[in-house]
Amino acid sequence: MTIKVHEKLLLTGAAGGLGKALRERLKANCSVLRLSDVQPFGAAAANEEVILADLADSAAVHTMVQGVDAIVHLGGVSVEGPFGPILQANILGAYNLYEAARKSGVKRIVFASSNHVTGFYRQDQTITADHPPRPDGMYGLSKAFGEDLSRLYFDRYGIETACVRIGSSFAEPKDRRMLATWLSFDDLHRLITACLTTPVLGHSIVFGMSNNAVTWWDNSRARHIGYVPQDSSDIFREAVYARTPAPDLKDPVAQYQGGGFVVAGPFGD
Ligand code: NAI
Ligand code: 15L
Repeated sequence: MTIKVHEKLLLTGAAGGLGKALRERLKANCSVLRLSDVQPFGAAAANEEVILADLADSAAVHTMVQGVDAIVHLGGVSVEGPFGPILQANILGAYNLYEAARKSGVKRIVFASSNHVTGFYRQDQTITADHPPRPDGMYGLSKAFGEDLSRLYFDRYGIETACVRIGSSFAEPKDRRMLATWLSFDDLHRLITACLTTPVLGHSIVFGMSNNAVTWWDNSRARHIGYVPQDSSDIFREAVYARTPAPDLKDPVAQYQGGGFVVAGPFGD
C-alpha cells in the first residue's frame, strides 16, 4: 500500500511515455496531482490539475510550481539530439524548476536522471553511485548537470532530491541490452514512492532498474531509500534472445552501457 505523505504533487512531463504510465499510479501518493507538460494532453480529471508550461519559460515554471509540496520531474528532452532543445528544456528548464522550488518552499524532488550519465562505462563493469559521471552524449551531459544542480540546491537550501538514473522504462524490454537496464512501470512507481516517503532522502543517486539477473548497477549506496523491486526482465529473456541477433562485441554499441546513445549524433543543430 502506498503511504500518502504529500497533499499536492506536481508531475512534469505528463504527456510523455512515463508521464502517462504514472498518472493513475501517482494518485495514490497525494490528495491532488498537478500535471504539466509543454504539449496539451487533455483535461484534468477528479483530484487533478493541469497546467501547460514550457520548462524554458521561467515565469510559467514558477506558476506551475506554486503551491505544491513535492515534484516528480520527468519533463524534458528524453533522447540524444541537437543541443539547442536540450539546453532549453533540460539545462535551463532544470534551473528554472529548482529556482521555482526554492522560492515556493518545495522540500523534495524526484528528478528523472538517466543511465546515460554513465553511458561510457563498459557492459562488463558494475558501477555504484560513487563512480564519476561518464556521459555518452549531450543528453547524458544535461542529466549530469541536473544531478549537480540538485546537489547544489541541497547543499545550499536543503531541498532534498533523488536523482533516479532510469535505465529503460517501457512496457517490456525491447532488446538484449534492455534485459540489463529494464525498469517496469510498477517498479518505477515503487521507486518514486520510496523516494517520496523515505524519512531522510538527502541528495541521493539511485539506479532505476527492476530486479534483473544481469545488471551493471549496484544500488548499495541507496539502501536508505528502501526501494525493493518486484519485477524482473528475466521472464522476457528467452523471447528477446529468439528475436534479436547476437551482438558484435567489437561494436561500441555492444561494449558500452549506453548502447546506441554512445554513437548517436553529431551534436550540432
Ligand atoms: P518522453 O519524451 O516520452 O516525455 C518527456 C515529456 O517532456 C514530453 O511529454 C515532452 O512534451 C515534455 N517536454 C519536453 N520538452 C519540454 C519543455 N521544454 N517544457 C515542458 N515539457 C517538455 O520521455 P519519457 O520516456 O516519458 O521519459 C520521462 C523522463 O524520464 C525524461 O526526463 C527522460 O529523460 C527520463 N528517462 C526516461 C527513460 C525511459 O526509459 N523512458 C530512461 C531514462 C531517463
Ligand atoms: C533514456 O534515457 C531514454 O529516455 C529512453 O528513451 C531510453 O532510450 C533509455 O534511456 C535507455 O537507455 O534505454
